[in-house]
Amino acid sequence: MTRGLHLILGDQLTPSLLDECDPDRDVVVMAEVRAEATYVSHHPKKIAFCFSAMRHFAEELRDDGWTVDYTKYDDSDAKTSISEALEAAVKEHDPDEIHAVEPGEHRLVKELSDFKHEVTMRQDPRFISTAEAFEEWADGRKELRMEWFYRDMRKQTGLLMEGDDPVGGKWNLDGENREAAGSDVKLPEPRTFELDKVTEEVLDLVEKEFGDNFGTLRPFKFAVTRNDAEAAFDHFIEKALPDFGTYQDAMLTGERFLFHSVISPYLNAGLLDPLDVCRRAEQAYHDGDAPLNSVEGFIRQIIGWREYVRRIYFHDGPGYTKCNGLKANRSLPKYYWTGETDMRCMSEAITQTRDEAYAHHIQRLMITGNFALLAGVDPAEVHEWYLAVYIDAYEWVEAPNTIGMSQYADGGLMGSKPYVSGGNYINKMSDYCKNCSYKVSKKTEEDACPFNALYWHFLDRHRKKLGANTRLGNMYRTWDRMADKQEAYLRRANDLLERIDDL
Ligand code: FAD
Ligand code: DLZ
Ligand code: SF4
Repeated sequence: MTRGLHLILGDQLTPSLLDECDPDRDVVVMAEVRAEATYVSHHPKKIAFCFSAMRHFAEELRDDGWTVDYTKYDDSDAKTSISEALEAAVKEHDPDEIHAVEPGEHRLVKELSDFKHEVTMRQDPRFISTAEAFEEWADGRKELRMEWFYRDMRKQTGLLMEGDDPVGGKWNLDGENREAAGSDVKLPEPRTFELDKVTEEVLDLVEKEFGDNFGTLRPFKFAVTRNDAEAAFDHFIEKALPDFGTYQDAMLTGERFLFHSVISPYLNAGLLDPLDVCRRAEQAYHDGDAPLNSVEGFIRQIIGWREYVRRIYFHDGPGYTKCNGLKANRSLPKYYWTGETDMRCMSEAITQTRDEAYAHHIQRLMITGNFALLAGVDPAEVHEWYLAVYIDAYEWVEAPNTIGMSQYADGGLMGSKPYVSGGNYINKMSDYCKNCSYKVSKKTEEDACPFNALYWHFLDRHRKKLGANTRLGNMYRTWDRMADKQEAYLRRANDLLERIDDL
């Protein structure tokens, strides 16, 4: 009988990945290792989530009859890396073959390809798109726009389709999804979970080993099992999906989740299935429980954006994280690690990131990302920050979002224009400016909102690269009409840039 070893990584907690294996024959290898826990300074909640979910998953596999060779981080024979753990398992079980599902990071793909025994790599079946189909789609295209990819995914999955046409006649209802949330909007309470013994033990371990990392470990309220992740998603469908679309871009002081699903950690670790959650959202639409703008918006994030960034990451290869198309070289301001800044929008986004290991998309894109781009921060530093501080961060999804979408460092491969804005956009979509020491209505004065002058400085300093971009044409024309004010804007921005750590 051929005996196999199958490696399961911390973000591969999906039973169907073992469909080609046999519990009577094969051994599953799982390991909590230093290399994975330290390749960036992960938020303690992310490490706790990963280790606890791994331990629960291993238990479920054992209950289902699998043999699991599991090494805990603090075992006396703990291993430093995945390959060391695999090597120890090879010695122990003397397998005829070793298999794994392709990891979600080039770093680990290389580690497994370099492993001294052959590892047969299987495609990750949890994604709807495939690398081959994407390469075919991308071949010969000048621009790889998400919108076209998304329409193909709608056709392929049949989600929200009536024959060859989109339900409701439009592919994308983003135009209806830009409302600000007033204080009268009734927000749902997010679903939270009690700690069990396994998670308690993991929290003690993480506190001891990673207590100095940026981020608050307790309270820890995330789901760590498939059943609880399903319960969190059911709660979202019932309480938040109906308003998800309308308030998707809204931000409110102290309201950290609004109508967002907070399922990215579960999807990315394999506790929830992307196609299944989309089908359930679609059902809510057909049952009359959620409107089309919410359901289309939600499904687009998953079969559109999420699938698309997965493909961009592997399409572009390991060099992607080094892209620096705008040659930005400033260091990341210190308040990204403390939240101590007078810019209210930034302190809100960063302190909630510290406390929750979570911020929603517009906070990541239009607050912390926007500021880093306007300030000319080195995209590699921005990338490292995003990879470290969020519970859902794995390089395949984080890097295209940061390097491509947020920092425009890939030269416009992902986005047709940089996502930059002055304070007006933030004021329109949030209540942050009301409680800020800076004045959003002021432009160049000492107490003027820093985003305002930095915005014009950004456009001005990148004119050579961006001036011909038709989507920025209006903004450049406005800038040209402001000839008498340009000097004051640039002076103010240069002053801000000189003391960027002290804002
Ligand atoms: P919801 O708003 O409820 O959306 C539903 C789901 O759609 C999410 O759970 C997620 O799986 C998917 N989704 C939405 N937007 C995106 C997107 N742009 N790319 C991929 N999937 C998307 N997402 C991550 O999962 N991991 C990351 O490390 C990550 N880093 C990001 C870095 C930057 C700079 C930016 C701008 C975005 C990043 N995102 C990342 C995308 C997005 O912000 C998160 O997926 C989302 O905030 C997760 O919260 P949610 O589950 O409440 O999402
Ligand atoms: C994120 C993470 C952490 C913190 N620790 C482990 C670990 O100890 N063992 C493991 O197998 N996986 C871990 N992971 C997830 C991996 O880093 C993840 O599989 C890669 O980032 C590939 O996406
Ligand atoms: Fe942010 Fe400017 Fe508004 Fe202050 S005034 S919260 S810095 S956008």
